[in-house]
Amino acid sequence: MSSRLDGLSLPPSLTAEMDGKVAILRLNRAQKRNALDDELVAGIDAFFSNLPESAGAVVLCGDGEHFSAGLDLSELKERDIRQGVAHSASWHRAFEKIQYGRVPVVAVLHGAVVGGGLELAAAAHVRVAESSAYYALPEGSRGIYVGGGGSVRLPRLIGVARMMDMMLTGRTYSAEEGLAMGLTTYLVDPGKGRAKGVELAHRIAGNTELTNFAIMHALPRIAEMAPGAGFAMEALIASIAQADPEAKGRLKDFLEKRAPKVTRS
Ligand code: 1HE
Repeated sequence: MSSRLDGLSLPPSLTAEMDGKVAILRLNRAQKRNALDDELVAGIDAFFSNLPESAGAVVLCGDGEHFSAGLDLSELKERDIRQGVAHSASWHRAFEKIQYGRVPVVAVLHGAVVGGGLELAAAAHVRVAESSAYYALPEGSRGIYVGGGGSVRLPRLIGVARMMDMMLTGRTYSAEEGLAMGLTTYLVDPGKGRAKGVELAHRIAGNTELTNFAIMHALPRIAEMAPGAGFAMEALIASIAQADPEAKGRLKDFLEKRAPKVTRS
């Protein structure tokens, strides 16, 4: 346990730091291409379970030439069925804390974003990809299956047919192709990902907590609802958000010409 953030101890394969209201979590296992072993996944779980109160957003990035080579394949050889189920469930718990945690998460991607690395990236709310990034699901060719929530999250981003093709044929997609598919949210030049991710995270952290909560927790659930229930839920969430004193202050600022206008960025 080497890296500490507000008393939180993390495994050496993770490094955490604060940049104002943005917490930055870096996969720090470049010698194994940031392959995700049990200790690293438990560290991700611990980090998101113990986020500092001051954090308003998180940036998740990787050290070295690749974001992540996915599951640490060396840990797979001795696992029986029961252990396999428990292992997958441990990834589900950790990644659920990313997707449905307290604050939005911006993933910064470069090099290989493959297998469990893509599942991890899919749990984030925004994905900034450097042009070196590429996406793949090599599970099919390794004789295994996704286990980090990929069957749930990836079809919602790219569709069942595309995910099937990636798994069946080993097809890879570039960061640029990922833009049209919904994997890449922002495409940036090599070396520029972290700065862009931190910039976006600061912007996100500047939203009201209630709005960020609604966007993270209500929006994806409303999108899964039958339309009638969705409209009712949306009306409730909208009215709760606008009743927040912080929202009232922001609206007043706009009406009294103190808030910035919406301009093309
Ligand atoms: C690993 C892993 C790993 C690298 N588990 N050790 N994931 C994969 O099938 C991807 C496997 N990895 C690769 O295809 C390549 O390593 C990369 C394209 C990502 C990078 O290539 P390269 O040339 O930069 O590195 P390398 O020489 O292949 O690997 C460097 C070291 O990392 C080497 O160890 P070393 O002790 O010989 O130095 C590799 O063995 C090690 N390494 N990737 C373990 N994945 C919840 S279910 C999710 C299911 C999946 O994620 S399946 C996808 C698994």
